[in-house]
Amino acid sequence: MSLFHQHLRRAPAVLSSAWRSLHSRQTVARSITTTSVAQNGSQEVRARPRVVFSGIQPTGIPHLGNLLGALLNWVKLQRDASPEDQLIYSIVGWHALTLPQDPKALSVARRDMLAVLLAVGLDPNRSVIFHQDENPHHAELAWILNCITPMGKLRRMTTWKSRLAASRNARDDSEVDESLLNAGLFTYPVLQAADILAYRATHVPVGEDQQQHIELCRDLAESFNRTFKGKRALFPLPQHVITSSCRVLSLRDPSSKMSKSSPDLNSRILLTDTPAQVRSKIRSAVTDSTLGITYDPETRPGAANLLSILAACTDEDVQVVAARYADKGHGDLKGDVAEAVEELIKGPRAEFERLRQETAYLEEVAKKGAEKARALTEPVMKEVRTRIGLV
Ligand code: AQP
Repeated sequence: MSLFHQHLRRAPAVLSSAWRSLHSRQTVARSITTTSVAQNGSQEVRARPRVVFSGIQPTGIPHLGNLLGALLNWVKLQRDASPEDQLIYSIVGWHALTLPQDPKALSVARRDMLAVLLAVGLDPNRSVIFHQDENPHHAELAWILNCITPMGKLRRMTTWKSRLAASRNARDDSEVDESLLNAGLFTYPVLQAADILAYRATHVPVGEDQQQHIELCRDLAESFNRTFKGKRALFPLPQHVITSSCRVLSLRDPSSKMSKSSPDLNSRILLTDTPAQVRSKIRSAVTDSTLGITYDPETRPGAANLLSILAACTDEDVQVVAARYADKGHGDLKGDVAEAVEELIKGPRAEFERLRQETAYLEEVAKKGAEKARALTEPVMKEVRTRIGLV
């Protein structure tokens, strides 16, 4: 048996019971079962098996927000998908370049992210798991889509502001302006559209903040279909799958989301944090001085964030969790949050630490994933080139 297959057999066994039970209880992806038949003017895209695409940037070790808001849901989608559904998960290195990266750190983060995806339970035999930068079709299609993207539409995309603000530890978006903006960061929603359309993906599980990008992607798909007609519309209009209501906020500044690129290490819990680090970061989380605990995201965002984290880890309703702490203090809540988070991450953390040493195995997974990805996009790109006249 190859190293590759030995790993596949071993991996799930080490996942903690909390992680496993969370997988089995969460019902995050119901919308995936809806059939998507898109209308494109007179052309109709035939219903076909679902193609799910999502990506994560190799910008550091994933934090609790990435886990609860994305990775856990990817594993859940993999578990619940029907056999004909296609699941495609990418480590999107080209997106990482839109903010300055240290080349050595990026190279390590890129390999580590693959180990993380496997450690949380993604199975390379079931899902296509690959590095975006090993499939040049993403960049080729992005250029073509750039040429049909109106500047006005791109200007309405605002996520670059929050990404810049987070990377500079700014208090809010108003502290950053266009003088700090590079062309890559400005046009990354077009690259994201190419990531999705190159696979003719139908479902895209990403956070709520990405809604505007999915809208742009649908507009570009529609525009391409209308402009470059063939027997059938080439691109389906992808659906945004909201996979989780859990938007994890920074522990130091609960007005912004927990983020890999925030310079403040205490603002996030990493998958690799030790139990002592988890306790210490949660103990120092910003809350308020009001007695008793209530769930009020507007006026008490710090406490609300901790309650949401606890509810997500234990898969309970946040109001039910809040009621249990009505007469308790922040210390009690923080202690229980730390325990629940540790229970959630301990299995994947151990598996990640084991897998990140297995460089030959990781290379083999990456190579096979890239081959599968290129094989999926080659026929689509052939059709794109034919329709636009570059043949
Ligand atoms: N705080 C969060 N709460 C819930 N979900 C989150 N995601 C990110 N932060 C939170 C979800 O994680 C997936 C992968 O994100 P990404 O790495 O591609 O980019 P991002 O959204 O910009 O995440 P980060 O951690 O803030 O990375 P950096 O700092 O590098 O930009 C996405 O589905 C996202 O919704």
